[in-house]
Amino acid sequence: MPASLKALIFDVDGTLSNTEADGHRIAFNLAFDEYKLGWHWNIDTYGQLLAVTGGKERIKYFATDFLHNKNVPNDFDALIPVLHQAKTRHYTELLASGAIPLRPGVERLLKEARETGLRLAIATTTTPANVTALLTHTLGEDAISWFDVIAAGDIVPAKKPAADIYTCALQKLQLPAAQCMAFEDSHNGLLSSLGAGLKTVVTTNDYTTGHDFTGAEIVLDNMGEPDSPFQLIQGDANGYDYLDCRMIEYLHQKPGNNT
Ligand code: XBP
Ligand code: MG
Repeated sequence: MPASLKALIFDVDGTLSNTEADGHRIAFNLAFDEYKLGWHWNIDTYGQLLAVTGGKERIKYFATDFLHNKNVPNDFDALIPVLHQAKTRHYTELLASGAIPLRPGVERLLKEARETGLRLAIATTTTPANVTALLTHTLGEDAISWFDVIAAGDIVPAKKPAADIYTCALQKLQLPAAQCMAFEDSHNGLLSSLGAGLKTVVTTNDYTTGHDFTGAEIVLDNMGEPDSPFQLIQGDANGYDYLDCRMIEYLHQKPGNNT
């Protein structure tokens, strides 16, 4: 008899919202301009940089693996956190302007899950301030209180694909992985959730469509809405055409890829 479902744990960037190309990337570039670095990350370059999770880690990766430490200021390691703070400021300002909406089905599903009595949590690589800004500017001032746990950023030593952030969220929820379901958009995110023992629903986006999603319960192009069905990419939707709590219960109960 499978364990009963108690909580849903969501990734943020790429899953709740397409924040990367139109949010984080723009904010990194504004911070580079502010510090007169003469760097610009275009959409393609940023796609390659997403191999490394975490903004500070991504800046460092660019300097070492793309610039080979040429055209990089002296004492760059000390500048990275300063640059990243500026990036976070630009990013939260972008969100405040209403520039970045939630993905299809996200608001509907979060509201339905709350009504059904499922607990909600976040497990993300991004900075806590960014999570607050995204949730409050899309769902309203009280949206933070919808989530029992927000596990974000540097609170764990190893970011995704390590399992640490999901393990941390499970500890804070005081639930075993078998009673939760994770929601991810990327290969690195899926490795992290699977590593913590979680069944995982994947919704893809432009940056992650070709990723390897072996081990996911199901892969969809988005969560869908009653009048706008998802496209099934991998797995068995059992006749459902938008992701709601009944479909999540079905995926959770059926013998899965990760049980
Ligand atoms: C997304 C990330 C983050 C953001 C940038 O993580 O990898 O690094 O791109 O955020 P997730 P910071 O999909 O797990 O939410 O600059 O705040 O690190
Ligand atoms: Mg993600």
